[in-house]
Amino acid sequence: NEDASVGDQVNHQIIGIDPGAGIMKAAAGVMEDYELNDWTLVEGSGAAMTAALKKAYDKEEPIIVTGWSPHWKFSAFDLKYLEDPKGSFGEEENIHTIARNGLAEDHPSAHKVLDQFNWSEDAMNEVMVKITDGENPEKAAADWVEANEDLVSEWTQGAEKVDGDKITLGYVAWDTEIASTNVIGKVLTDLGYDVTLSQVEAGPMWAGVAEGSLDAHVAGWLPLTHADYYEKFDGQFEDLGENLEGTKIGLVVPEYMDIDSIEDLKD
Ligand code: PBE
Repeated sequence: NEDASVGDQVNHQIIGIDPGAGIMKAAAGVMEDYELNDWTLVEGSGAAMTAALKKAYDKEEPIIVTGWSPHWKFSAFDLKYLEDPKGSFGEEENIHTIARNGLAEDHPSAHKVLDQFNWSEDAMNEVMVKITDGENPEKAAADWVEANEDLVSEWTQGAEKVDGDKITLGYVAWDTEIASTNVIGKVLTDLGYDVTLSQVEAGPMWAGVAEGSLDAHVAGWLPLTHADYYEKFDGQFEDLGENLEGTKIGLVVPEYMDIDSIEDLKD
């Protein structure tokens, strides 16, 4: 029904992802700031969100999702961020590499590589798009690493080869992190490490590095998205700085929807 409010068209639902994701907390805050009192933020997963988005998009139906960039959905579909005049979602951010305390002493080569890991949104997108097109993440990462020797050699510069030392990287099944973690995992494997990629929720990912059961993760969205985790475990990890600059989170809708701002969601 064209005359129905946007809220009625989408059942007053915003399609979210896993509850531990920073974007869920941010979206809940946004709903308060914009007084979207009769709206529901639906919990699910990154994969369920993109599936719902694809389903709606194919039928040109309205849908509102929690979205972030970089992300392959922006190359697969015509989408837009809803404007956020109150700035509730914060500014552009960066993704940080977070290591457990003591990693530098225990595994200096891995620490060096993780510290030097830094790539662009375009590079990450290449890997993400391949995975979305059906390539297995490990294979997509390996192909990318092989095709980008020059950049990868900057990450491994000064790092000595090892012989089967064990490294465990934590990650959450967000498309961005599936791509980045598989890439850095492959680079460490090529250096001689016996690498385990451990898929967990966001809280356990930060807690795991703080407690030392995980060696590192490359998934720290800062300063805002993971601010709670950062503060909670402050002092119990080493922040190795940015591995990717210029990320964004927000509410995302198909271009064909006739709204532009989060303010338009209030009936
Ligand atoms: N994300 C992708 C995550 C960080 C990476 C934006 C979905 C989040 O915690 O919200």
